[in-house]
Amino acid sequence: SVPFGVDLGNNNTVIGVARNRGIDILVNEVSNRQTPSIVGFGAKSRAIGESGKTQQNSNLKNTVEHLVRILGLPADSPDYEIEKKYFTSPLIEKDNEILSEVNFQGKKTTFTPIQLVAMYLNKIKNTAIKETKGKFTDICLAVPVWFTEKQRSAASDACKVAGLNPVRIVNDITAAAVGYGVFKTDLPEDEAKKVAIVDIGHSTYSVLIAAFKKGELKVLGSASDKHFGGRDFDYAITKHFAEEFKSKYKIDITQNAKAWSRVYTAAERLKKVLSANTTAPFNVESVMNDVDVSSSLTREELETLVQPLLDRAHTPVERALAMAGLKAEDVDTVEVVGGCTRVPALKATLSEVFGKPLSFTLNQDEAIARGAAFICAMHSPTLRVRPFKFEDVNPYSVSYYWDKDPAAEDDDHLEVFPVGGSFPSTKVITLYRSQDFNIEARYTDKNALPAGTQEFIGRWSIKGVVVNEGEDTIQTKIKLRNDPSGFHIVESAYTVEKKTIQEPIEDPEADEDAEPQYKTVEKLVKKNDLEINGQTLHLPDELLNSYLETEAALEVQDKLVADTEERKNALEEYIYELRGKLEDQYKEFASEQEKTKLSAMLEKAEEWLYDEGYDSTKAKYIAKYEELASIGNVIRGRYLAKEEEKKQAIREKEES
Ligand code: ATP
Ligand code: K
Ligand code: MG
Repeated sequence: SVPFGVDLGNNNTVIGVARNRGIDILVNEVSNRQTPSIVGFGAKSRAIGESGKTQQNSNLKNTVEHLVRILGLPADSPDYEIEKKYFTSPLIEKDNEILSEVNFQGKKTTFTPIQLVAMYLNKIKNTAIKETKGKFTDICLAVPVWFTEKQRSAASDACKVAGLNPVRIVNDITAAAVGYGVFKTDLPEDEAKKVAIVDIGHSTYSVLIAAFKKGELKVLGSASDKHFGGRDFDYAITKHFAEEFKSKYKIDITQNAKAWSRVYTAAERLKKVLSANTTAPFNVESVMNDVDVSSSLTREELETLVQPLLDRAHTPVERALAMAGLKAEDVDTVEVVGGCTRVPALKATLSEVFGKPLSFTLNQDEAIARGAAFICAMHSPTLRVRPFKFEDVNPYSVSYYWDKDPAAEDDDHLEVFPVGGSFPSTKVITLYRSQDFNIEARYTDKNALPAGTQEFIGRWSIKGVVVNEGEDTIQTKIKLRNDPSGFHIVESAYTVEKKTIQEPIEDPEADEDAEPQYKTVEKLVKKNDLEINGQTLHLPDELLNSYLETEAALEVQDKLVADTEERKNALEEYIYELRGKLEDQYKEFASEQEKTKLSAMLEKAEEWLYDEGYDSTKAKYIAKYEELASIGNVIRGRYLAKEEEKKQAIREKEES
C-alpha cells in the first residue's frame, strides 16, 4: 500500500503520499492541493469535500463542518457549547455523545462524529486512489496535540471505518517537526538545534519545542490553545457587520442562517485581504430581503475585534517553553505553519515573544501532511526510508490502578507516564498477586485535562495467575506502554519465579579448550504468560463493524448516483451531438427515411429526458443511449469509411 499521510484540518485537509523516493502532496478532483473538510447530505447522495463546499450555502442545515472538533467530544464538555455556535446543522446529544442530525435521502438521520470523519476519510482515500492508481490501506493521521485518549481512539476508529489501517495517530505539529528534521540537510551532529514550531490554523493554535540533531528529534515541550484560530476572526468580523447592518440596513442576519453564512464566507475572504492590505472593502449582494450590503474594514479595526485573542497569543509559547525548561532566547529558530500565521498581528506577537525574526522554511499549508506521509512510510515493512528517530511528549499524566492486596502492598496505583515524559515508552511494573486481577489506566490529574474529560482510559482483566505451593503470592510483571499513537495500554503480563540454575563462569584467562566452569545462581525467570482482556475507549467490535458496513453501503449508493448522473449527461450530450452532425458531416450518409426516423427518435429522447426521464435509472439512460447509437453508429460507420477512402486516395496520389 502507498504510504499515506493525512492532515485532517478543521478547515481543510491535505493529502501526502510517499512515492518516487519522495513525498508528494496530491491534488483533488478539481486540482486543489487542499480539500474542504466538509460532509454534506442530499436528497440522493452525500457531497463530501469540494462538492460539499459548493453546495454548502444552499444546504446549510445538512452540511457538517468542524468534524475534528466534535470527534470524541463528550456532550457534557463545556467545549460543546462553544462548537454549537459554529455549526449550521443541528447537533443532538445521546448518552453523553454528540450526534449530527441531517435530512438525508428524504429522512431525518443521525450520524456519530466517528461516522462523519470516516465518510470524509473514505472520500479522501478515494481521491488518493484516483490520483495515484495506487492501493491505500495504511494511514498516518495527524490530530491536534490536545486530543485526549478518547479523541485519539475515535480518530483511529474512524480510520478503520473508512477501511484504513491507522499505523499511527500523530500529533499534527509533531508531524511537521518530523518533516523539518528529515528534509533539513544542515542539522548538527552533536549540539542539538532547538527549534520552535508554531501552528495557528482555523480553530487551534499549537506550539512545539524540539531538539534536532542529524537523523533525530526529541520534543521537549508542547502546548496549545484549542480555541484560537482563523474561525474566531471570521466570527468576530461577521458579528461586527451583523451589528452594523442592523442599524445601517435594518436587517438582522443573526436571524437568517443563509444571510449569516454568506456574510461569514465574505468575512473570511476579507480577513485574508487584510493580511496583505491595511484596508479592504466589504460587499455582499442581496444578503437578505433583497438588500445589498456594502462596507469596509481596516486592519486596525480587525485587530480591535479580535483583541481578546491577540491578548493571549503569547500564552501557548510560554507554556511550551516552560514544559521544555527553556527560555525564549534558548530557541535557535522559530518556524511557523498554519493558515492563520499569515495574520500580521500574530506574526508580530510571535516574533516579539521569541525575540527573533520568524523563519518560513516549512510549507505553511503542507508541512503536516508531508511529515505524516513520511511517518507512514517509516512504518512500512517494504519501503526503505532515511532513518529518523523521534520522540514525542506525553501531554497528560497517566496512572495505573489495581485492586490493592492489603497484606502485600501499601499502594493501589502508580503514576507511570508523567506529563512531559517521552513516548513511545514502555515501563514494567511488579505486583505481588494471589489471584487474577484488574488493572485500570486513568489520567492522574483531572484538573489538567480539557474540561469535561473523563479520567478513565482503560481497564484490563488479567487472568491465569497461579501461586506456587506454600506461598501466598507470586511476583507478577506487567508491561505498560505509551504507544507510538499516544495510547496508554497494558501490553503483556507474566508471572516470574526464582529458579536455581547453573550459569557458566566467564573466564577470559582460561584456556580455549578448558572444561567450562559453572556456578549456582538464583534467578528470576518467566513462569507463565497471563491472559489479558482489555476494555478501552475504542468502539466495540460489533459497532465498528456495523459502521463499516453502513459506510461501504453508502459508498456504493454514492457511486451509483454519480454514475447515473454521468450516464444521463452522456445521453444528453449524444442527442445534441448527433442532431448537429446529422445536419452537417453525416448529411450525405443517411437516407431521408433514416434522417426522419432518427430525428424523431432524438426529439422523443429529449422530451423524455426533461420529463419522465429526468430522474431515471442508470440502466434506462444506457438503454436510451444505445437505442440511438444503434442507428447513429451505422451512419457514422459510412461517414468514416468515406473519410478513409479519401485519405487513401490522397496517399496514393502522393506516392505516385
Ligand atoms: P486546524 O489546524 O485548526 O484544525 P486547519 O488545519 O484546517 O485547521 P489551516 O489550513 O492551517 O487550518 O488554516 C486555515 C485558516 O487560515 C482559515 O481560517 C483561513 O481563513 C486562514 N487563512 C488562510 N490564509 C490566510 C491569510 N492570508 N490571512 C489570514 N488568514 C488566512
Ligand atoms: K490544514
Ligand atoms: Mg491544521
